[in-house]
This record gives sequence, C-alpha cells and structure tokens, in this order.
Amino acid sequence: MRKLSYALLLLAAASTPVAAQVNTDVAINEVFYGGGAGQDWVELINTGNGSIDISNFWFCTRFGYSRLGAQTIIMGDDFNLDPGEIVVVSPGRDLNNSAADLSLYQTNSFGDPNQLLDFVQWGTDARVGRSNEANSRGVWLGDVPVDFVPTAQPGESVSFCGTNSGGGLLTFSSDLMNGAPSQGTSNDALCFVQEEIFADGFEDVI
Ligand SMILES: [Ca+2]
Ligand SMILES: [Ca+2]
Ligand SMILES: [Ca+2]
Repeated sequence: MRKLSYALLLLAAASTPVAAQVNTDVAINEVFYGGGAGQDWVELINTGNGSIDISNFWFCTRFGYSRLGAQTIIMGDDFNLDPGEIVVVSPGRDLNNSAADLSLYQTNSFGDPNQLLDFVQWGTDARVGRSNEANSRGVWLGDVPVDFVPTAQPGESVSFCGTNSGGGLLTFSSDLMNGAPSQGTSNDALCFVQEEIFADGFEDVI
C-alpha cells in the first residue's frame, strides 16, 4: 500500500503542469470600423487545433489599448475559443472611420513585435499605429509606405479572404476585402463572390 501511494505521488508530480504555453492561432477575421462610439466591432477566429483563452489578449489601434476580457461580447459565448470558433467583440473604442490600424497582441507589451499576432491597416500608407512592430514581426508589410486596405464604403466591413492569418503569419492588404458584413459567421459568401468575379474576368481575358 505504501509503495502504491508513493507511485501515485510520483505520477501526480510528473503530471503537474509546467508553465502554460499560450496558443496564438487567433486571427482578426473581420473589422467593422465605420460606426460611431459603441457601434464598431471586431470578429476574431481561432484558426488552430487547440482551445485558446483570449481574455488577456489586447487590441491596439492608433495607440489606444483595450484588453479583450474587459470588452463586450457582441456575438459568441465567451473568450475561450475552440478550434474554428468565432467571437465578435467590441474594440473598446471608436475605430477611426477613414484611416487607422488594428493590432492583436497576446500581452500588453506593445513595443515588443514578438507579442503581436495579427494586424490590419486601412485608409493610409502612413504610420498611424503599430505598423513598425507589424513589419518587424513579419505579419504586415511596410515601414512607410505601409501596406493598407482602401477605406470601406459606409456600411461595409473589411473581411479577411486569404489563407494565412493570425498567430504571426504574414497577410497582405490584398488578402482583405471591403464589402457586406458577415458578423459572427465565416466570410465565405463575400470571399466566394470575389473569387467568382476574378474567375469570370480571367475567362473574359482569354
Ligand atoms: Ca467558446
Ligand atoms: Ca468607427
Ligand atoms: Ca465574418
């Protein structure tokens, strides 16, 4: 009996978790910035294979900061994202309607590029926020001129239609598209329509 208890003790010690690894496969999937205070929203998606607690992740836009866990969930159940799960949250401030950036950080060490997971900039090729960090991190191009998505029309959001996003992967402005919002659901309808247009155009050229 004593031997068994000792063995159980060893087992318990061996299975004690070491430092928790932060899973960072989370991406900015869509941004609606054209509203006023309290109307803008950000859609995030877990692109990885494990669950991710994003409550201590941060947004930064034009050097304004918001911790996700302190924000309102507009669509979705909580800040723990299962693989493929989408959540829509308030950015905690009025995102600029014509030109700004939005960064997703895994900590509040905003000057450290390694903490930056995803980034998007719209409306300007100037540095208005964290484009230097995004460029250093390799998630977005440009140390002035900065890559950027044209300003969306009224009522439109900007949706991610590319393949690699979040978790420190490089995305281009051409991976993003302005159009009808799909708040809380995949961007497939918008992205698919765009692919069809490209396909038709290609056929016409031939
Ligand atoms: Ca959840
Ligand atoms: Ca706004
Ligand atoms: Ca969407």
